[in-house]
This record gives sequence, C-alpha cells and structure tokens, in this order.
Amino acid sequence: MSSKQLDAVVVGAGFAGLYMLHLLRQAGLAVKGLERADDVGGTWYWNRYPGCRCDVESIEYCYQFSDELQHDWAWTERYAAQPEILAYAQRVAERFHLRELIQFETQVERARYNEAACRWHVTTGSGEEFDTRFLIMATGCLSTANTPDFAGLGDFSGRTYHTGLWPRQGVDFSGRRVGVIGTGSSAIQSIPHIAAQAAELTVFQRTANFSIPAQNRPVDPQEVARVKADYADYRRRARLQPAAFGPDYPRHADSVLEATPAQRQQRFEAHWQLGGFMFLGAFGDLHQSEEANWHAAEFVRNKIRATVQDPATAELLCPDGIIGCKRLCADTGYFETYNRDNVRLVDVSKHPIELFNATGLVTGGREFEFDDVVFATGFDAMTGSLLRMDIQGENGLSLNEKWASGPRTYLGLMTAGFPNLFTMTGPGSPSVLANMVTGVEQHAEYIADMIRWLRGQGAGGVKAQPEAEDNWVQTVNTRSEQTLYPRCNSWYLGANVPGKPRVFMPYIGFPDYEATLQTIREDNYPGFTPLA
Ligand code: N01
Repeated sequence: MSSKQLDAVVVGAGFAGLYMLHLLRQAGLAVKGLERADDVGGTWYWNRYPGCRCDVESIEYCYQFSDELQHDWAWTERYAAQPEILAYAQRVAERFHLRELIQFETQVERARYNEAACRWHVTTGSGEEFDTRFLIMATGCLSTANTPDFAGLGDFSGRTYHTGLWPRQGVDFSGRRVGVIGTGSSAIQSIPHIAAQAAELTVFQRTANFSIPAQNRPVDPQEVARVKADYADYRRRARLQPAAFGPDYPRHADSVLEATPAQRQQRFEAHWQLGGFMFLGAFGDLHQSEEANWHAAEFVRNKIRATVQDPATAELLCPDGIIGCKRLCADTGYFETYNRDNVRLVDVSKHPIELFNATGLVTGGREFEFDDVVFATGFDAMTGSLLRMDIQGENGLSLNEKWASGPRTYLGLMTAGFPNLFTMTGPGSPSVLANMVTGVEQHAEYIADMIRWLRGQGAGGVKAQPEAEDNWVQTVNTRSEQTLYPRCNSWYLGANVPGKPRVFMPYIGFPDYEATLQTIREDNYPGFTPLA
C-alpha cells in the first residue's frame, strides 16, 4: 500500500485518536492519523487559557488500557491543570510510538464515499488526498470554537482571544483593561486568573451559571496508593456509575422532598465540601424533579449571596434555572473574584451586546472600552467539527443534509447512509455526560473489535441500518425526556448556536449504554450490516 492508500484514517489526535491509532495498528491495519494542530492533545492542546483544568479527577481522567501506564504516571493535583494533561497526552504518544502514525497540521476538509469500492476518499486543506477503507472521526465534542457574529467586531482595534483557541505563548494582561464575554466553565475558570493580572476586568453575563467550588488540592499519596493497589477494580466500579467516575463518592437515592430543612442543609453542605459534580449526588431526584432541584439551586444561591459582598452583584450572579441542566461548573475562587475592586459584572440578559467599535462594545446604550476582549463563548458542540467537513456518503447524501434537523446515529458510532464512517463519542452516546477518557476507550475498543470481526469474515465494511438508527434515536430522546436536561438552553441541546436544531445530543446513562454495546457485540452486531 502507498502511504495514501490506507485501511483506516483517524481524524484527530486527542485522547480518542491516540488510542484508536494504537489499537488499529495493533490489529494490523495500515492506519494514519490526520491532525490540524502541530501536536497531540486535542482539547488540551487548544484550551490553554489561564486556570484551565479538568472537572473529572485526575486519577480517573486518564487511560486504563495499560496497567503499566496507569501505575507509572503520577498526577500532582486532584483536578489536573491543562499543562499536566497535555504533558500526559504527549507522554502517551511517545510511549506507544504514535507520533509516527500522525500527520500534523493537516485539516480534513472533504470526504467522499465510493460505493463501488466501499472506501472513502479524503481531501485535506492543502489538497492532499487519501484513500481509505475506514474513516474514524476522533474530532472531539468541544473542538469548534463559537464566536458570536457580533456587529462591528472587525472594527475593534484591541486584542481578541477565544478561550478554546488560546495562544501557545500565553497572554499577559498586566495593566490592561479586559472584557470577558460569557460565564460558562471556561469563563468561570479563567476569570479569577485574568482578574488577578489585569488593571480592570468587566464580565458580560447573559445567563448566570451554577458553579461549585472544585475543592482542588494536591493529590494525597495515601489515596493514590489505595486506588493503585487495585486500580482495575476501581475502574470497574467507576464504569457502573451514571457518568463513569467517582465510585467512592456517596450518591444518595433518597428524595430531597422527604428530608427536613435541617437534613437538607446538612446533606447539601457535605456534598458542597466534596466539590464539583459530587454536589449533585446529595439526593436522588435532583435531575428528575424541578421541585427537588429547586432546593439544591437555592442552597447554591445562598452560598453565592454569602460570598459576594455587593448584594446587587450577588443577585445578578444567582442563577434562576435548574442546577445541573447546563453542565455544572467547578471553580476555584470564582464568586470571590467579584469582591475585587478591579472587577465588575455587566448583565446583558435584557440588553444584548449590540455592537463592537474601535474601542470596545456597546450594550443597552452604554459603551465599554477595553484593550483586550476574551470570548469565553463556548463551542459548536458535538456536531460542529463533523459538519464543518464536507462529508458525502451513499448516493451523494451529505452529512449536513442528513443531520439538518439534528444528529441521528446508531449508538453514537455510525450514521445510516455513511458506511465505514465511525464517530467516536458521537451524538447518541454518553460522550460529554461521562468521563470522556473512559468513553473514548470504550469506543476505540468497540470500533477495533468490530473491524476485526468484519475482517474475520472477509467483509469490506459495515453500515448502520436505518431502522436500528430510528430506534436508537427514539431511545436517546425518551431517556432525555425523563430528565430535566431538555428544559434549559444548554449546548447539549445546541441552544447556544443560533440556528442550530434543538435536539438533546448525548445519551444519558453510561452503565446502560455499556451493557447495550456488550449485548450487541455478543449477538454479532444486530443493526449493523456487513458489506461484501
Ligand atoms: O462554553 P459555554 P464554555 N452574548 O457554552 C455566553 C467544557 N469545559 O467554553 O449561557 C453574550 O458553557 C453563554 O451565555 P448563555 C464543559 O463541558 C470544561 O465555558 O448562552 N454571551 C455562556 O455564558 C463546558 O460546559 C471545563 O446565555 C454569550 C458562555 O458564553 C464546555 O466545555 C472547562 C453569547 C459560553 O459558555 C463549554 O464551556 C471549560 C452572546 N452572544 C470547558 N454567546 C472543565 O473541565 C454565548 N455567550 C472544568
């Protein structure tokens, strides 16, 4: 085979792509990775903003496929910061000799399916072409930055940044007047750091967000030794958790509505002290009942009121929605930052940002001047990176046409009409609702197994059956409708990108999903049709 005639192309060299490449090479395939960045790491390559760190504990936010790797790598903090996670991805690439499989600074622009040959023709931004049997999209769920189309943005003469495209050399805000737009996870992590450096910081908030202190700290060597003594069992138990992490944290099943006010307060306080996502384990009905959820939300609002000294600012920072409906944020000193003299909060919920001009922006008839603006405005999540590529499957059907009313997949792995095209942690899989590293390992192993199964029977490929896809889409929808998730304007629903179809994209429930995958594998992959 020439270097351009391949068995598999893997797009993306983040955690998903790296492991996929490793497994496919092990399976004996001629495989190549194509990555737009100049190094591995994916999310952790691009998101270098100050304060960037993971909201899943480091002992779990790492691969489990190699026992040696698990034991050799030592994290320094409970929640690892971006430089450490990037260093880990780089170490993995070196240890498993993966860089030699990856062509960097290569953006896939187009992919065309050739039905007669059961192969994909892939074209890059520089016009290079690859011919491959399998095309595997390890393109990430939060990898296409979303900068709103503000009028006059091009007129702004200061510096602009997006948290998801942060300059490698960092940014010095010393002595500068900075504006941050957005109050999602990226903003909540970066604002305390920017505030500590800048002369003035103005935060533009459209929707107040729930955030729980991460309670980050250096790792406890005894705790690490305990986990590592039986890492496999720890991992096994983690996979039985709703989001595939935190097996040793309490998750209570009882109803908040049956607790006395004192019991509620005590339980919420205990879970607040656990930090981050663990807060939502306080009671069993927080994701199901709005009335139950209100109690958790009110507890957090009271914490904000107790932290932020200016009552008007505190009220503006109090979210009025459902806690956990948008992704819960984990912070270190976020609300405290609003007690600094150099920080102010501007509410743009009633008066959206109207326009930018040379010196700043205008909202509600007021003008704000800056040297720098930071867009912490999120991503075109889950589908953005896939739909930006021009992908055409059977009968010239484009993925954009097929997903015009929202993504449709079978198990989040394949979409009917696009044979031999796999999506890793795609819409319809637990993906962003679970530990992403566990999710990508699960998908990489599943895809590699399926390819082995196909090769074992001399099949040229595989496609998802439309009926299987319809049923799965229904299952995903039914699952989300049983929860409070669809009731807010989250990126899980595509609500943050104007014009994007409103469909709840991830599948809720990692353990069920894992069991479904296993049953399907054991039954010889019903819903998938092998191709001659
Ligand atoms: O993005 P977001 P993010 N005018 O979409 C606002 C993961 N992550 O990058 O809520 C004014 O959450 C928007 O306002 P609204 C994590 O999964 C993880 O912060 O739409 N404001 C919102 O406040 C996370 O959920 C970690 O009304 C506008 C903000 O911009 C996901 O990435 C750290 C606007 C965008 O928030 C995305 O987080 C960082 C406009 N026109 C990220 N448009 C950790 O592991 C948008 N906004 C901890």
